[in-house]
Amino acid sequence: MASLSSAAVTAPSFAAPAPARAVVRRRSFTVRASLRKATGTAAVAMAASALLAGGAMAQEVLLGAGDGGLVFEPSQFTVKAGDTITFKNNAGFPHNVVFDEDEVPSGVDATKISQEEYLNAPGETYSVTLTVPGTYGFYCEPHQGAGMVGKITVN
Ligand SMILES: [Cu+2]
Repeated sequence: MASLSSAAVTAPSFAAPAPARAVVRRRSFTVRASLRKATGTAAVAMAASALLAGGAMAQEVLLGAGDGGLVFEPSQFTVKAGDTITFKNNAGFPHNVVFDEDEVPSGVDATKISQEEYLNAPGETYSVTLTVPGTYGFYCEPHQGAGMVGKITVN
């Protein structure tokens, strides 16, 4: 009874700013529409694994192949300076990503761009942005002997 009467009292005061409510409702539709668009865009970006917020390109490298092979996939590829490379645990982990100090452009500190700590969890990632052009040799410490090595060319 009390809530009913308070609703009855409140209703008239809301009657006046009705246009404002209409605007709010329209805005929420707009937000929903743009959310849908954003979700679609995100799905495309993930599928292509190509876009980052800054417009830089991204390269994804799986740690362990789909068939369980102890390799980087891809193991040889080319990126542009400033692109981000994301290594993602896929199979056969733990893995790590060690850049060979003798196979990076001069002036690059291999230790700083390496992920020597093991990636243990499924889907765990390590991202690195390479800014100095040249070739970068890298390997996974536990599986280097099995052929888990790779090479990145940065243009
Ligand atoms: Cu490995």
